[in-house]
Amino acid sequence: MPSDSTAALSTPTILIVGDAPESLEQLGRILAEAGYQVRKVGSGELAVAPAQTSPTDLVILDVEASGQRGYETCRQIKQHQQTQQLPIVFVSAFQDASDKVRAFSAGAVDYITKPFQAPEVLARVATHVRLNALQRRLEAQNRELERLATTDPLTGLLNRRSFTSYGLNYLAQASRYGTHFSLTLFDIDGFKGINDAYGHDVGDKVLVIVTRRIRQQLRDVDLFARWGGEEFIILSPKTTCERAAHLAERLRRCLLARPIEPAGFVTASFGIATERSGESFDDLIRCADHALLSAKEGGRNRVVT
Ligand code: GH3
Ligand code: MG
Ligand code: MG
Ligand code: MG
Ligand code: MG
Repeated sequence: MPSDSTAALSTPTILIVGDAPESLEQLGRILAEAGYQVRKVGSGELAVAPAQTSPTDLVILDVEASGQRGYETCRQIKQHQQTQQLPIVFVSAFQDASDKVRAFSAGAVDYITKPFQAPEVLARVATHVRLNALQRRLEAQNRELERLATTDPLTGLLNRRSFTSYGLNYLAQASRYGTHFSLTLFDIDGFKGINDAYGHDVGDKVLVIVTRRIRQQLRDVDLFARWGGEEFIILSPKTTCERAAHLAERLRRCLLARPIEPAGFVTASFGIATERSGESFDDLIRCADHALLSAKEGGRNRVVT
């Protein structure tokens, strides 16, 4: 069973829930002999807590023993965020199709009728444990792919694409509910010179430290992204142009507070655009970019709205 190559690396744990001691013992013995880690709980209500608190790979619910509560327990397990993905197998003496349908409606993945045969129980349990492990792995892979697709590997910030998709959502909400936001685009001054003088690795370090310093100044609700190269962008929800300019001024000064060795003092130029009705996201970016260009032309290390 657990010798299956796709089973979890650790021994799968099965939680058996029921009120008939004999049935619990029998199921427990069959599964333990096949190499599973087995936990037994005496009552339907009790099942939910241990299923949540300790790692479980599969739940067997003895419906006959716990009466109507079997279905209720199943539903409860499916309602909790931490346990809703647990496969639940019913074991029951009820043979009617309606009982089986009821179990599946409550969230069961399988239904074994009593009296059961050990090989059948083991075959079904092994299948569900394997499918569940596969499902968990796919979900973890999807999360990792999602992370790779949405973040910048050097700084850990949102990348341009995910920032844009958040930005479009904010824009849609802004036009629907009248909640304004500001965009602050900033670009490190003379960054090419840092690369040229100290090497690309120092350039990278500067990007990471600038990111860290800026992030410390932002609120949790602010979106902060690497727009590209040494250019960054911040979306500040419910923020007027004046407040965004005030914030940018604080960011500008926080960069100047200490040198970033060995590159020395690093400065940046800031351009701000504030959402007004009827503008597209591209319009706003263009507006912030235009302000940033003015900041560069005005001598750098400054904020322009
Ligand atoms: P300005 O003050 O006008 O912004 O000048 P600048 O030198 O900062 O701007 P420029 O666009 O001339 O140069 C930006 C440089 O940033 C060029 C590019 O090689 C470098 N760069 C882009 N991405 C990275 C990166 O991830 N790491 C490092 N080290 N350098 C990068
Ligand atoms: Mg630059
Ligand atoms: Mg340049
Ligand atoms: Mg440039
Ligand atoms: Mg640039």
